[in-house]
Amino acid sequence: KASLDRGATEEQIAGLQSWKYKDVENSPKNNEIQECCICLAKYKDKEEIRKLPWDREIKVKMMDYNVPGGKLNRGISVVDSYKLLKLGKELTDDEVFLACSLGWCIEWLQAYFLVLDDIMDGSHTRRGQPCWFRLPKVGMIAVNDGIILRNHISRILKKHFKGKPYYVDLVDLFNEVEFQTAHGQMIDLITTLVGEKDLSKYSMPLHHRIVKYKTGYYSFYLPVACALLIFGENLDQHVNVKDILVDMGTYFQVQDDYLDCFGDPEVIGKIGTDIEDFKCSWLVVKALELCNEDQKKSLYENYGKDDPVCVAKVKDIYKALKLQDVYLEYESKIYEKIINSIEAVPRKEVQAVLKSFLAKIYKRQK
Ligand code: GPP
Ligand code: MG
Ligand code: MG
Ligand code: MG
Repeated sequence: KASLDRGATEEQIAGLQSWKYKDVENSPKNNEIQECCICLAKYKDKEEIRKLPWDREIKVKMMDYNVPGGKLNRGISVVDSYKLLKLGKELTDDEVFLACSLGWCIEWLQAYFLVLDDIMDGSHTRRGQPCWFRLPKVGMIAVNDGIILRNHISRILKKHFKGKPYYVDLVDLFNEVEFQTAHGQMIDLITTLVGEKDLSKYSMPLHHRIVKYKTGYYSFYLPVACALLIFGENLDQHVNVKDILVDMGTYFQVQDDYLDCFGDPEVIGKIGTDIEDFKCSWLVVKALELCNEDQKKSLYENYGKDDPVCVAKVKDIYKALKLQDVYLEYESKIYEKIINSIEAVPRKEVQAVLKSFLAKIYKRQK
């Protein structure tokens, strides 16, 4: 059973890792690029690698650094959802492979988003190590690495799913979800533009719009939609499931906003930058709703400044407004609301999928 911090269990991780993330990609068709990667992998850590004409972090290292090190929740969710849809019937080896492949596709997608998001947010650490672009030999080459990570998804889909009746739907799903995420990210970023920094435009509806798109679709809807597709379902018939999952993803991002300020960096593996970055975070929107005139003035003066003194002043206001308690109340309310919508879903096995995800994130600390 998942521990209280909602990390995946050994068994769940083993489920996804019955195939390693690279196994699902290695193409037997050795085109030039593939040859080059395999060759690099073979020489990894060997003397020969030092003789190569360049010493930048190699591609294999780039993938190892960015793809497998997270909580793997999204990837595991594909395998778990598929098992629940099968109503406890044993999965064939082929089914396990397909579910793992799609699980890893989502982890590749996540790696791609995070590599680029960390550049855009000017972050320092991720998953307990420096952000990829912070490594001296990487820098802005990380932008291209992000593109390479994304390209792997299309290749995995083509390699293992091309003949399937749902192939087009699968490709379309990943494209659409990426489209939604990039648009959420765009609003997240343009609200912080220098010269446009204006706290008066920050409101719950704006926050909701940002997080629904930048996180909601890819974090929860995508894994379940993948499982539904390999199970042979038509996604158009699961619009209610999609709405619930997007709500769950929205809740997940509110938690992320909260943990950015109040989480333990040792546990979440990253140091928050939302206050410095002038982000439209759930916390600042709540603070603006609850503050008095003095606190408001101080928020306007100190929010969005890359200065520890200003950041501390903002955090003091959050504490004075008891945002930790306000958050706990939000959490129980939203939990209840989501549980109610899940119980209105007709199929019990789909309900089980949804409830298992909600349980995974409720009161998460990381
Ligand atoms: C999370 O925002 C959102 C993403 C990681 C989506 C990025 C989308 C792209 C198109 C690059 P966040 O900045 O709050 O996440 P974190 O706190 O993990 O940095
Ligand atoms: Mg970020
Ligand atoms: Mg961001
Ligand atoms: Mg965040």
